[in-house]
Amino acid sequence: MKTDLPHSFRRLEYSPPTYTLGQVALDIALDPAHTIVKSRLEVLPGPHHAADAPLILQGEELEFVSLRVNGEVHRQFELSPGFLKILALPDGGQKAFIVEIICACAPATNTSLMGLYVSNGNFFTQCEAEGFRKITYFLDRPDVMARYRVTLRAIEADYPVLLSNGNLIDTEKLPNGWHLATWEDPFPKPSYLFALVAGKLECLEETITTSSGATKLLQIWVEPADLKKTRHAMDSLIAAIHWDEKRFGLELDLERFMIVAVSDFNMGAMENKGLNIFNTKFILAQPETATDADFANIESVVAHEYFHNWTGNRVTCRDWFQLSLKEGLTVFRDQEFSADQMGSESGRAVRRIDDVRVLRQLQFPEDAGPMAHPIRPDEYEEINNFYTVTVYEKGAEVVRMYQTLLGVEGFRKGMDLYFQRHDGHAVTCDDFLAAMADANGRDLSRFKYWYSQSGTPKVHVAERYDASLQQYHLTLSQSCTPGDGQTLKNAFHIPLKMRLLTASNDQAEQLLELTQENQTWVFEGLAERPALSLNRGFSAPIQLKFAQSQDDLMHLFFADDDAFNRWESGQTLAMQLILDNHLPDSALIDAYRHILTDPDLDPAFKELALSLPAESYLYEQCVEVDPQHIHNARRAFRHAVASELRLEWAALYQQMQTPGPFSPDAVSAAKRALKNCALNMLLEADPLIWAPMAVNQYQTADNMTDRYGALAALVICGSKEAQACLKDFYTRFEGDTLVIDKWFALQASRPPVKGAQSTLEAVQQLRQHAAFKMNNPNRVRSVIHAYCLNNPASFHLADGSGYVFWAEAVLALNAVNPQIAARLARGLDRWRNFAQPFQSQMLAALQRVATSPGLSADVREVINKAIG
Ligand code: 0A1
Ligand code: ZN
Repeated sequence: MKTDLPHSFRRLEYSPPTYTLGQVALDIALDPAHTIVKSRLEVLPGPHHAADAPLILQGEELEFVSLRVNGEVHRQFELSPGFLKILALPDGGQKAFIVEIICACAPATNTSLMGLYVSNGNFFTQCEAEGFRKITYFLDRPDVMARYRVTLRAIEADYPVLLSNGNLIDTEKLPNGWHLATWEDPFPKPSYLFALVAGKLECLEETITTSSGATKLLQIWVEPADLKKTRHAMDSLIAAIHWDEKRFGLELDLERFMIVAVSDFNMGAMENKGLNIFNTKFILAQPETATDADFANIESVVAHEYFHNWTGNRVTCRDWFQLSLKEGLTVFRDQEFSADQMGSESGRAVRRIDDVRVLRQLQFPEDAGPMAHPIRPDEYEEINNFYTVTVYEKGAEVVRMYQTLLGVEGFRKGMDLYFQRHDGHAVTCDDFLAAMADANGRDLSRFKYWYSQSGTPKVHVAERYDASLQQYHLTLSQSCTPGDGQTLKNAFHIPLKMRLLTASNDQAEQLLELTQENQTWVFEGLAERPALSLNRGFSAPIQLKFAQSQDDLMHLFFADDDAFNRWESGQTLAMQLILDNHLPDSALIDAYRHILTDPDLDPAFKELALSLPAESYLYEQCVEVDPQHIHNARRAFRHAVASELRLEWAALYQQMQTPGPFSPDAVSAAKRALKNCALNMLLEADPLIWAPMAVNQYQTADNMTDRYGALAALVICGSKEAQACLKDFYTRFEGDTLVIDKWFALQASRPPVKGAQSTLEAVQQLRQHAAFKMNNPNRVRSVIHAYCLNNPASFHLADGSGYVFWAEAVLALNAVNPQIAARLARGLDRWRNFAQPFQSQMLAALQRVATSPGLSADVREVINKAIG
């Protein structure tokens, strides 16, 4: 673990590599306790070379064994924590030379899950961002790309399957029960895309023909018992391959594309060239064990990793400050793919609403807090802390804005030029912007501020209707709160889709480009005052500051043809009432009734329209957050929506049944979502009447969405039937890790219930449960992160006990897995915005962590930034 003094890396201090690499040969003898790695590197002088420059390789937690240069033992080197510095190179390093290194590492005790590690007895790697240096000494930076040939050796009985990137070129039996496999990757790649897997695995495989007529082998490798749960992932992969051919003209460039699932993994998945490694959560699914949300997540994560093959692997990042170049773009691509998979316009809108909800609940708070950073950060201490919702989700919004400004075709032209110019290279966000601008002959110079400035821009709206002139005047002004060391902000280039809604329906949608601090537009020929529908489809990631009248909001909620804005106006109406501690008025209840009973509306839209803004989003609207107050106001509002519409909910609960065998398609999934929403509302309104119905649904369900939906409804409303069902659920699914994660997570995210055990006590017990494991990230997230990051009202307790639990958990995890600890450490980021006594209690907990010995670089950076 890195615990030395803080060191900042700065974007503007980039310099090209002194040395680069040609061929890389690795020979790895796998042993859990002591793996031996022999490397042979062809080293070439780099673009920034100076005579006699030492070759500085990164290396961490490695046991150094030997070094040769051009075949000779080489003694002129210095080993320090983090580095191997090789001096006195032949010809001053001006000509190519060969470095051979032998070193060793200990995968079995590697709980950080970076580099080479063991999970369930099998070997896996994770190299992004800087994990390769835990496997061998190397030029571990993304702008050094090399051709790899990899020989893996292991005991055949224990590790029958040996995988690495590229094509299999040799297998051999060796003495003493060992065997080997040699893999060669034809594509030069940075070290972060290297991968190896070894163990007892089996695969589902399929061959497909791509657009050029080539045959490709697709494989999904899992533990044998999980083979039956791989069909959906395979279907998702095939759909993603065909979509990328059609939408972007991008074809799979490998003969073989492999996916491997592992149950110990820090993130969702990883796009290693030709050998993607996935968290099991994003591969394994069957109707009995996975919910509709799981099926949808698998589809989008499989697509995301596949899309990286072009956006990330063929064209990669010059340095880690450019991370959004590949992540923002690839998230945008997976969002577009998932929206298309919905198969209807309303389905697309539903996906868009989902994506925007994530952005607002998670990214807006980040952008307003102590970890705020532009999508292309200028500085970091630990790069792992910058795999953020800002780099990913806001980054995707920025890519989406190009498409909004340039049109779908213009965007495609920009993508084509980007690949034409940069295929096989490591480039920057500026290169992407230049390709978009040049391909379309557009000046995008103001657009660049989206890359350099943090914070969510606010757009203030002033409108005036002049009846005598039949004119409508719209004035927009933008501002962005200074923060993150950036005092003065430049005006952003903000594309705003808008439409004036009139009784005669005669106004078309337009695109306004707000590029200055203030701009006014005048619209002519309006016989009556229109209602403004602005930022349609959430065309820009901004906060609208608009005191729109209740009447106009209500009109939009009934009649806006843009489904996003229709949803948005309902959210605004509800939010204003909740923040003022009011219950829904009769007009809003009538509007809800109208939506629920409209036979032409998509059930998925109905469910979203009736879902209230999340507590974390409500916090962002407050100057001083009182979490208990917000929770109670929101809960009372929800109770009123449940009771006043009980007849409609009951009718929907019947109408949304999906008889016949389970099908995961979007239409059936939408019905299940609305049905389970109705069940929750009915339990909220009349728990005694509806608990037996929920128990019945729990017991008779033939799929996890319905079984879990009923269980969650019982747990959330604090029904006395919940305990028996929880017990039954555990016994039923005891052997299925991912389902047991759901069991933990549900209990840890239960909101407070009067008269019941506190969720904190429940979580403390869950931590002692025999199935709780501190070194399995999914399990930790399902208990600790679910409670501290995803259950505000149970976590923010006035006596500070939630924060004490948090501090202890951060410290315990810090020693096991710094990345997972650092994610949890983000939980108190927004402490300054809370009312007393919460604020002081949060600060005390932060200080307790800050002053503890042995903090990892990951946790230290997050905590120091939070304290400020
Ligand atoms: N590039 C991956 C995300 C990822 C990043 C770091 C990891 O290891 C700690 C793992 C995965 C993606 O965007 O899917
Ligand atoms: Zn990604």
